[in-house]
Amino acid sequence: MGDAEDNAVDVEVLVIGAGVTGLYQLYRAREDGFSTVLLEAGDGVGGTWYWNRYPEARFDSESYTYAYVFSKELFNEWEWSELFAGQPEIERYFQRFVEMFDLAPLIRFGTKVTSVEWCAEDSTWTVSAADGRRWRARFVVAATGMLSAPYFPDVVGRDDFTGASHHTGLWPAEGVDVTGKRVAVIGTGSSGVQVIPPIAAEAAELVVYQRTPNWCTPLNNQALSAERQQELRDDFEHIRQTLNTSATGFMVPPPERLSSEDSPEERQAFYETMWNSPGFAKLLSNYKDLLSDATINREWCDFIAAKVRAIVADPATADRLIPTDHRYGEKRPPFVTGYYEVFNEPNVSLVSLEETPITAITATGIETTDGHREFDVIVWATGFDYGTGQLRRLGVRGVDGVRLEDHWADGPLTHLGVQSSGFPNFFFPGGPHGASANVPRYNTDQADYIADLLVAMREQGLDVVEVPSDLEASFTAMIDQLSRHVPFTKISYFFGSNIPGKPVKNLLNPGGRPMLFTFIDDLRNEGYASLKLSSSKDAES
Ligand code: NA7
Repeated sequence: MGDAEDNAVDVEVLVIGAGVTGLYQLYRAREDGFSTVLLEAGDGVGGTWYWNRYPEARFDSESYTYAYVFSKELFNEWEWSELFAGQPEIERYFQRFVEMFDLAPLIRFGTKVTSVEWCAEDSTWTVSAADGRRWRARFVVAATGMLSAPYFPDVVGRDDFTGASHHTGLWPAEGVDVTGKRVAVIGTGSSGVQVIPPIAAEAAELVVYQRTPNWCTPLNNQALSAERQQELRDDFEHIRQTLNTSATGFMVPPPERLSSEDSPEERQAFYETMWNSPGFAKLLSNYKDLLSDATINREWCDFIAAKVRAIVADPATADRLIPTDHRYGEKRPPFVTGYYEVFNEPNVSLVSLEETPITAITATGIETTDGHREFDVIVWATGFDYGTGQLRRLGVRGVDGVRLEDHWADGPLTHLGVQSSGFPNFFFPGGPHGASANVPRYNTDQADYIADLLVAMREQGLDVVEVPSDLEASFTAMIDQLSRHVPFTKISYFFGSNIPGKPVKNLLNPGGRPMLFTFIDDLRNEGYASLKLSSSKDAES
């Protein structure tokens, strides 16, 4: 295929979104010899790491485990300055990736996709942008991200506020000057607890509006020394092999012990080791029975609660910062640097919205049942419409004009978290049923699956792929059945319960990468016979 041979389309593979997944899909499409273009709403690359540019936005995955590992040249050249890199460095990394592989000519920035419509007559997608430009594409890969549709709560008067108002996921490129200002942060998820300490350091006054606290533990970030950089380079093949095959997509060692193998004293010492370990090790290298044994989970939570009480001087504030509604691991645990400490600062206070809910946003501030406070800046750290948020807003119309958002009215229906029945040649790596641990590893697995499928189809002279509805139904049913095996529960945004009216359905891949690999291998070995493959020329004739 190629533009010259396929006059029905402007481009064979059209990718939407210049995040970690879309950029890699673009690279694969170009390398595989397809004509390709990538449309991106923003003016730069990075996706999540383009939009979430609030102070102290950073990885909770170890930097080199989040990055691409297909290119030794890139791995060797790029030196992460920290174990958990911050947003500016991450954005520069994606810029360098684009430069190294000469992808810039294929990217159209400032291109907000408003509709993606299937034409059965010639088996093409028409992709339209807000400014009226259109492309006809054979294949569309919507790599629009899982945490990319910011959520603003429907609070009375939200638009009445006359000061500065910013969502962490839509942070202005020029930054937000909070120096000497009165600032409110609403929300204490991963974004809120990252942005609170740097704001506390600059603002005259910071009021944190917390609905429910999370089990926050230290990120334990550190600079990566020149020696460590060299060790990483020397260890590249092992790192690549581990990241390409591990169940979680992390390098973190798996748990070694059951809690019952240790005495109570040994367990406290082990929890101290966990507390001092980097990032997700606290979840992934903890006791084997941490998530299955309620007593041990409670003991670990009590350990964290004691740490919070030791850090936060005011006992009432400490109590409010300790969760009572969930066990460790039932929600995605945030990681912090100097978070609990800021509540000892005289300019920082905590409002529990469980005790005194917000009643309105006014022109000058925030009103709760406890009264009104005035602010210059309100920061909405209120999260995202996870997994399906952007895809449901993309204007996707499949066979017979069926809207993707209607097809998914009761929750997403997918096959491998990449395709839906009734939407031929439309893929959404990194969407619902995509990841369940280190996101880029899962998403690039899916991107490779898509790329390999397109190549295999081309070899057979075929260019249309549909997922039969029974295959979609059985995969989705399996996902729902397996959801009891993920630690996260229905109160987590991984089930969509943070968005009013959204169906509460598991949005992760609870079978993890091993399941995905098995399905992909089986499909490849059978020549993709479970899918419905055809030629666009058949449709035209
Ligand atoms: P999260 O983790 O969904 O956190 C959102 C926060 O906003 C959380 O504390 C919510 O409280 C709070 N929230 C949501 N709605 C409201 C209303 N109506 N009023 C007050 N507070 C509210 O999003 P993040 O951006 O922090 O993190 C998302 C992911 O990005 C993160 O996991 C990383 O993967 C990166 P709640 O807990 O629901 O009571």
